Amino acid sequence: MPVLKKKDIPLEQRIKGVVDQTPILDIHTHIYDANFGELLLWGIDEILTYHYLIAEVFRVAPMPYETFFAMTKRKQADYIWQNLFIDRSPVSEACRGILTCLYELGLDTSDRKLNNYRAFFKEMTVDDYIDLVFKTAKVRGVIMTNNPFDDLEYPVWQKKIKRDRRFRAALRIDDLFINWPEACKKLASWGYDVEPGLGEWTLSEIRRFLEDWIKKMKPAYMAASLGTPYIYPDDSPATRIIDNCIMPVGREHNLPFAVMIGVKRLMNPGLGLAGDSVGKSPIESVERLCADYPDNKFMATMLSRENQHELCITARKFPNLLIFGCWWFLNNPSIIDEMTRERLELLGLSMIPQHSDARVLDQLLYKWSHSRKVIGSVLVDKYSDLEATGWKVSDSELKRDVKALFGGVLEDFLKR
Ligand code: HDL
Ligand code: ZN
Repeated sequence: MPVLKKKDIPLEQRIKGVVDQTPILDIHTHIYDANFGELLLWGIDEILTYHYLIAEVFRVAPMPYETFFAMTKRKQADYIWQNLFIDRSPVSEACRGILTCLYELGLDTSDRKLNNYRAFFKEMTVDDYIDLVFKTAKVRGVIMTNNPFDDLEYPVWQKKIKRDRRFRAALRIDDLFINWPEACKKLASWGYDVEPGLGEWTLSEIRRFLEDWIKKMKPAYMAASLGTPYIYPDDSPATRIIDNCIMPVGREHNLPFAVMIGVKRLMNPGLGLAGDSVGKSPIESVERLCADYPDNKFMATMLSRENQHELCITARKFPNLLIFGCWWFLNNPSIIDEMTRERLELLGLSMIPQHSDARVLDQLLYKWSHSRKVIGSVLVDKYSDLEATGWKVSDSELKRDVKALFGGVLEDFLKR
């Protein structure tokens, strides 16, 4: 077989090679470095009991919710494996993801014996597994979701922990908005002089709380899932806290506020984490935030497919807005393809096409393998369109552009 000269390698092969090899900064995940102990989920029983699969198993093999959740994680995993993999083919994206994880780890998916897979993980230490997953998935770093109001996470930050530089923090502050009176009680228990009425002194104490955690966590950004329909501005505590606390502190520390919009919380409470649903939300709220605060930086991801085109247009209007990811129910090949195309067509390379949202460490293996494939094929079309005009794209330009999409755009945005 003659060795092809660099210039003769087909564009598709060049692009897919760059996409497959470029290390990724994963800008939104729910995984933790090993210091966080049981907060870091990993291994076959954890990926099988991911809430996406729990929702799917109840569709084909319903049982009383409390009966399922009373089972051990191992028994839940056995039930999911039997019903979603053995009794019917695992064609859903979440099921396919399990097989991709096993495949990427070099395990034989045709074996189908769950206990053989468990034996592989039994030999693994958490530190070795973090190294193996990051290396195999070609992930150079992740941004965590760090919530001071989480009872398991709060104590970890009270200790002097030696941070793993691959794991950056994000200060997650949903609790300030979801239930301000409850959050107020917690802040008071931590020594902040706050009261539910959100007077001037309380607002200054909330700013002090944010400052304290920014110092502790050194977060890349502040973030909140704001539900749906998310209305801004209104006369809620959320608007008062955003206007008087999040915005001034964000400016002072040059920290973006990442708004994650579109969750209908606990549409089916019986399903627990799997019970959240989705709803379209008025884009005007994102427009108003970006317009009212031109000196603040915003990141945004919206959960409803119906919001995606208008979110792209909003990003065209506001340079202080960086849109990111195919979040949660959008993280499926058919929709990643559609969203990446419209984003490239409307925003060029000034966006972050994907994050994994991984809740279990192993998921980096499948979420990125699947997304690289889809994003790669979209880029082949887009660069082929350029080359059809006679424009030539060099390998170094391809590497530059893909590095930007796989996290560089956020790093530049944070430095701005
Ligand atoms: O609020 C969020 O960050 C969401 O990603 C939720 O954690 C959700 O449960 C999830 O895991 N989506 O993938
Ligand atoms: Zn998330």
